[in-house]
Amino acid sequence: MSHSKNIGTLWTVAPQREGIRIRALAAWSGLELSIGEGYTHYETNRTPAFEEKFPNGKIPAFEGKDGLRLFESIAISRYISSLVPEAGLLGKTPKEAALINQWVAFATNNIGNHNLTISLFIRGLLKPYVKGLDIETRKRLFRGLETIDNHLSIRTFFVGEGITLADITVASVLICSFSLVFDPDTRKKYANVVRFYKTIINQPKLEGIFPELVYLEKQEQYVAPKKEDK
Ligand SMILES: N[C@@H](CCC(=O)N[C@@H](CS)C(=O)NCC(=O)O)C(=O)O
Repeated sequence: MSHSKNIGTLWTVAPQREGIRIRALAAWSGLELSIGEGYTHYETNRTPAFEEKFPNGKIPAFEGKDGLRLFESIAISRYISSLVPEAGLLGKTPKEAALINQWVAFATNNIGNHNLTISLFIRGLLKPYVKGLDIETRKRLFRGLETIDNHLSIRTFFVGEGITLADITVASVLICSFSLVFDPDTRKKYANVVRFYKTIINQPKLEGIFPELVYLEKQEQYVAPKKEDK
């Protein structure tokens, strides 16, 4: 593919999973994205100039060369995936497109959102810590992981025979699962998920986009602050 075209600017921060997803989709399609220069999270996105463009003041946020402005990672991801149809990211038929949407929604609701709750508890950003909710969220996360592991037991990719938006979305939500819960037992139990994740992040076209895979020895857990820090 010879589209080495800059399509616009993405505001994100380097570790943001949604930003990684969007950068991967652009790279897969042979498109270039500029990254919003001098962006400081919780500063830049609170400025009137940013809020005028993106009223909810959140990242990722995209502004196309043609002036199109988009927020919400799912919308940005679908738009970028649509720009180079030959890249195959949105599937070949309406049925494939529907299945891709299914897995995007599934990954967001059944994996990504649970990762987020667990990580907010650990970082002390969701207070007070509620042990029962943490346990229940982990249970739901593992149920989601089991569903995708079963799906991948007889497949390399989520839909069809090549990489689509579904694969890049699932891989991007798994970044956080790998850094929270993929201890040795989890890696053994969900071996198909591990194989899939490595297949996606090691694609030559996606080089340098996903973070290096570091295996956990133990699952991350909430640690109560010492009395004086409360
Ligand atoms: N559902 C949104 C989530 C966007 C979001 O929550 N972004 C966070 C960072 S991960 C943010 O910009 N927070 C800034 C704020 O709350 O002011 C998406 O997928 O784009």
